[in-house]
Amino acid sequence: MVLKLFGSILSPSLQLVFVICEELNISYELHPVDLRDRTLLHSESHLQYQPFAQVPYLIDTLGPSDSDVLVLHESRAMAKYVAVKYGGERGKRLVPDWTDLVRMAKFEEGGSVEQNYWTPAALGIAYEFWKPLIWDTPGDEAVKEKHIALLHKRLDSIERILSKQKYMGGDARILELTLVDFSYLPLGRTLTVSFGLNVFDVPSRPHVAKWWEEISSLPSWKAVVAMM
Ligand SMILES: N[C@@H](CCC(=O)N[C@@H](CS)C(=O)NCC(=O)O)C(=O)O
Ligand SMILES: *[C@@H]1O[C@H](CO)[C@@H](O)[C@H](O)[C@H]1NC(C)=O
Repeated sequence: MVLKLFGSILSPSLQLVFVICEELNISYELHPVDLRDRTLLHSESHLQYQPFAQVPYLIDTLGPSDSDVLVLHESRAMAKYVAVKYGGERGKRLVPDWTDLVRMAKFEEGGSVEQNYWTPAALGIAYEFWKPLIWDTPGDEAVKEKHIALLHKRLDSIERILSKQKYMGGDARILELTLVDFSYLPLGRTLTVSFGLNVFDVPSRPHVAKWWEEISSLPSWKAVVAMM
């Protein structure tokens, strides 16, 4: 059975899983779930798969029997699962070996930066843009501005990191792109392309600008963008 992804192409969370599938050339089936359908998201049948009434989630077969399946929600866990399951055979290691201590530690550090510093600020902005578009409620300009200021501060810190290392999931010695870098793409594009905010191409942050230029030009990401 082919990997089944449930959600929407418009969901930044699912876009992370898509770009990992594209990068590793993994085929999958998209089962669309309407983000605006609150009744569906809160239904017993949906909550069995995503207990927080959100998307995305995946279903994958684990063995030869179609009934031996893995159900998984949380986009980062989904992307890591796909990367570890297929990365080896495709010769691309987007997640380091757990026993490779320094790589593992720096990868976790980078992932924690994305999840705790980048994403809350970026999502705080995006929600105010999405409110009128998705939920028919006005966005709050003050909240939006507060998160924009926060995001700039956090990107200044990320500039510090990238002035010493090439990628967000490594260090000065580890020069490979990992899943951590990919995890900036969905909300990064949402802010810059969908909402026209220039957050990356700023003269005071040359390393961030160069890094963003490189990752946002990856063919795998372009393939995901073409699906939107
Ligand atoms: N921690 C979750 C977050 C998922 C999430 O934010 N889902 C959004 C779409 S990207 C959603 O379902 N929003 C609809 C809602 O909350 O009603 C993950 O990483 O998968
Ligand atoms: C991607 O996978 C398909 C089979 O699913 C194969 O035909 C194709 O050659 C692969 N592409 C690359 C670049 O490996």
